[in-house]
Amino acid sequence: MKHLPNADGVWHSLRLADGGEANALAVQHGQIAWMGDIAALPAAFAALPRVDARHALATPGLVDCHTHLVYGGQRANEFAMRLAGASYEEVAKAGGGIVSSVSATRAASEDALYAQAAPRLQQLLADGVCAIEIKSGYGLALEHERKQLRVARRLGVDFGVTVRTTFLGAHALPPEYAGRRQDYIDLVCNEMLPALHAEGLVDAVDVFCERIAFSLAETEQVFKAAHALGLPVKLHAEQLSDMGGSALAARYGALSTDHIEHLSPTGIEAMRASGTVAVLLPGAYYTLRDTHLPPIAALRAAGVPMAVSTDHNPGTSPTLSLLLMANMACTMFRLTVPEALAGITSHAARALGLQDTHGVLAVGRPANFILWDLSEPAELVYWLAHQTPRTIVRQGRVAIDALGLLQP
Ligand code: DI6
Ligand code: FE
Repeated sequence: MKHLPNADGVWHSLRLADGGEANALAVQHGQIAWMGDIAALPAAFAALPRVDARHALATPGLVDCHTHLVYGGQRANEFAMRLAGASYEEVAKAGGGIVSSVSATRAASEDALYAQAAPRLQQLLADGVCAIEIKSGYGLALEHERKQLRVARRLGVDFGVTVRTTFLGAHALPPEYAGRRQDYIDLVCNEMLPALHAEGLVDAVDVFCERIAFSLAETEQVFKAAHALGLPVKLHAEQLSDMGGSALAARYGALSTDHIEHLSPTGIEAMRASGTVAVLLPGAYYTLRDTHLPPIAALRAAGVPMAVSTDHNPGTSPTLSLLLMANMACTMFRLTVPEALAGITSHAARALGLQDTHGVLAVGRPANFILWDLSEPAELVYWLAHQTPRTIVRQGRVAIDALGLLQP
């Protein structure tokens, strides 16, 4: 990222999308060093270069808190099967689904996986994403899960973006373990997780808790292994049925439970009590033509923070636009505009344990912010997959300047 211009300077004549009063901010040494009224700029920052934001709307850098970005191949054939009437579960039972991505991921070298994932990441970044979670779970064997997580780490370094890695070894039962479920869970808990953690490749641990994947009891074994290593957990829960996964996750202090279309009142109460974030994934809901809405009104009433994410994956959510997901969360799930914006910024940061550094514009945080050529915050989620020009400051560097603010 050495070639990107440093964002150090006083960025003025901007409007905060959250309604805050400040019209300027100073970036120094890659951090937000001051925010306020430009008329009251402290002398300490007077010598910094000035950038006229020309009344652009400013938001924090966006946070995509649930993705499966690194995998081999694609699954358009399953899209066609579902169009012909097959359900997601039927496709999985017919040998498609996660396991077909596992074959393609195992067959790909680390460099090949990197080459496939990098353009996908670039699209997400172009939307304004400054922090992203990337899960493993298409390797399902130590060397292949390692490959995925190493690619995720490399992407973070090479693209100058915050990457949080999540180990999802319990995503599906690999074919070679058919009939030996407990042996596979033991492998995940006793070999894969400790080894990958020792290599510094794991920031959190996830399980696909579903009737086509892993049971509540199997999920709990993985959570225990994660906790023994001091790692936070999250969960794919209540997507196709109410298995009680969210309440279990909440008992383990989960950062988030994700999907939750079938979440029960008991699950909501457990999440409220543990401060667990509810991650909404409208791309998967849409792709699977789901009709069972997540319990938004009850989550709102309980004060459970709601995040919105792409769930980018080759099976159920082949999207690369977080803003489109925010739009769909409003249109399909009835989130308000402020809820959707919190969903792709502050609440998404919380779902990754990044609430102290990301998702909010505040003094002392790394400079991650986006300037948009939009007249009002609702425009951020109103446009349907329309890339309005934006200037992106990521990790203290100007990554994209489509507004041309740096031009003289
Ligand atoms: N996330 C997942 O892990 C599964 N669904 C989801 O939303 C399956 C992804 C896949 O089919 O590859
Ligand atoms: Fe997922």
